[in-house]
Amino acid sequence: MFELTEDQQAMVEMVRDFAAKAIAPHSAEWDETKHFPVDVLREAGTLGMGSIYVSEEFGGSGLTRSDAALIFEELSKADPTIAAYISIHNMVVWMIDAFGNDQQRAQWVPQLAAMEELGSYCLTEPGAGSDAAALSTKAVLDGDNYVLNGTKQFISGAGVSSLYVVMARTSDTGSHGITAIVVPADSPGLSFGPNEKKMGWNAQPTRQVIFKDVRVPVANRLGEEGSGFGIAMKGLNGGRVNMGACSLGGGQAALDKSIAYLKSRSAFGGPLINQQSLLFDIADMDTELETARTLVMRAADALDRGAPDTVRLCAMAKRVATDAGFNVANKAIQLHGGYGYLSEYGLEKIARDLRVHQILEGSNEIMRLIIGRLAVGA
Ligand code: FAD
Ligand code: 2MC
Repeated sequence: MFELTEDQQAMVEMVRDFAAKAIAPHSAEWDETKHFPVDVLREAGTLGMGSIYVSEEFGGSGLTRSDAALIFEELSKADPTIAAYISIHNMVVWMIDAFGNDQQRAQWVPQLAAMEELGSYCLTEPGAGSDAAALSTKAVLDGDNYVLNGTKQFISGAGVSSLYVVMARTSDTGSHGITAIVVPADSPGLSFGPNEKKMGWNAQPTRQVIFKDVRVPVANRLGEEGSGFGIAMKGLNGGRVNMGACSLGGGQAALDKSIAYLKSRSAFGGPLINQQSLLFDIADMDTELETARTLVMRAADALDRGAPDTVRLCAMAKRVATDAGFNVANKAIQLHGGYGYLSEYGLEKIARDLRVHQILEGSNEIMRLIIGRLAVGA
């Protein structure tokens, strides 16, 4: 489980090479100009990164969740924002492939897998974030169509994505009254809020998605009516592990920069790395990341096996790895002194990007809620 196969080693090298050439050199500029590099995402799609753990039947890459974790860590070393968007897109494609019928899979998966079209995941609303089962966007059946009304909040990729997997209420029965519906971007009545101004994740748009009498064929429904909350949560189990892996990549990049810096920076008669307290900081950062990586791989393995403790392990991996990534990035700023605070050194961007991983795809408080409830059998 912890030794990479030859195939995995080759895959990691391929992704590292792609990320070093196509992403890393532009990452700071994309952050500054808020540029969403759709052309580079397409390139990632041609390399199979648009549908990593999606079955091969309709164009998916058919890899494992552990492969995905390795890929997201590598991508994130170059840019956590781009890696994280690719993760969200993968979650959407997997949901369509895993819960759609063959007609839906044939219709949507190939273009999404190639990243010729992008996908967004629409669960959160202005009045329902952590308490996702309280969502109120309505889908009312009218002949062969659903008519959607409501607003989704904080939707990653919104305004650029072609397809929106929307969790909408079809009956007033709590989490069992929610249905997953695929809404194309060009549906009349669909509109988007302005691109939110954010602390990080600037190289991908975040917008409201607004539904005003949007008519969508019943044929766009994934699974049965009322099964949408389960579909959304199963998608998120994988998303949470991926987001953990993205945090590891950012944290590892920050650690690598810190080691290089402390070796080259002289003070008090020698390189700073000779100060044992700073060496201990490096040791703690390395240990925190490796601990988290071990848990991420364990959760990825549980997902692949459909293990009974999958939900618990995914929540633990998300909580531990997103905290580890941010803590390490924040510590790296300190180790760089004043230079850590300058954009030029790239560390403040990593910290800004990783901060939101502790909030989204289920906040780390919600991860504790999930783990705690399972621990006590509630
Ligand atoms: P709230 O639920 O209002 O929570 C506020 C605070 O209270 C948090 O600290 C929370 O942890 C805490 N809290 C809430 N309930 C409890 C509890 N029971 N016990 C203890 N603490 C609790 N959503 C999507 O659907 N699709 C996306 O693509 C998407 N992308 C996002 C991108 C960005 C940049 C951001 C910032 C958010 C995105 N989200 C997306 C939304 C994200 O998932 C939510 O912000 C998150 O789930 C928290 O919901 P909330 O913001 O409404 O906070
Ligand atoms: N995997 C599979 N099923 C799950 C699940 C999971 N992780 N979590 C809940 N379920 C099922 C659960 O088993 C139950 O099924 P059933 O009724 O058939 O027994 C059903 O869903 C309802 O679960 P609960 O009874 O636990 O519902 P409750 O409302 O008490 O709590 C909670 C649900 C808080 C765990 C859920 O609302 C949650 O995860 N909230 C966080 C929201 C979130 O993660 N948002 C992320 C948005 S996406 C994003 O941020 C991006 C950047 C893309």
